[in-house]
Amino acid sequence: TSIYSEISASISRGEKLLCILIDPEKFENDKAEAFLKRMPKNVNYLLVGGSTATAQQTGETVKALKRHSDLPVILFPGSHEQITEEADGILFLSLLSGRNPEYLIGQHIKSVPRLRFSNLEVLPTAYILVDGGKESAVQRVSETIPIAQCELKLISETALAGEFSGKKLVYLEAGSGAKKAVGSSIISEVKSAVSIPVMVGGGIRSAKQLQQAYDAGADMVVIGTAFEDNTFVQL
Ligand code: 1GP
Repeated sequence: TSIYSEISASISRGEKLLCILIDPEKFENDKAEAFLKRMPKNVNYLLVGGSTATAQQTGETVKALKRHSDLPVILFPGSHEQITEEADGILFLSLLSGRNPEYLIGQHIKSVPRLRFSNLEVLPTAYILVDGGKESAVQRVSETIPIAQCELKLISETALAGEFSGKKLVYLEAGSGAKKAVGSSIISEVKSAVSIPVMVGGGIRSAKQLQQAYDAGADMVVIGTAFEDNTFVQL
């Protein structure tokens, strides 16, 4: 079965999903086994990507993870150059919060030669960057401005515009290492507006924040930094 149909089926059963984000540039591939062992048992997907990793690096990391885990690996690419056949799927991200054509369509066209004949499952994703309280890598690399968290209406209309244009997922992003994670009111507003699954990430460092995101309506939460640094707070 496809990744997307599994995500949809889990959500329709009322389950909440958890993704770990691994940055190939920071990850030590020879420590993959130990890393995976200390992850919570309820992790559903491994996301692999970063702002400046290469396809080679990304491929090596995916292989290292797959040696020690049966979880599906989904690419979360910072650029078309990170696309590797080693993974199972790819978040095909359109940065709808921004107005940089390179991240709305440019990178997408550049990725076609690699994706066209690949077996990767393509997951069209409405990627929405909100202000996380400090400049994020997404903001820096894409040269776009995040949407202020008080702009509830703009955020939910952006998400809905994504759904109307065929995106299969919404990803509300506060940026890796955000000081301020995506607020509950944004999550609940977007969740009630769209009918596609809602992913949330950026700055989530504790079980309490994770639960808050789920309670607000997040279907899938992405945690990178806190697991990477082994600083996730269990309460
Ligand atoms: C970044 O949303 C992800 O794109 C995860 O962020 O590293 O802050 O967990 P963190």
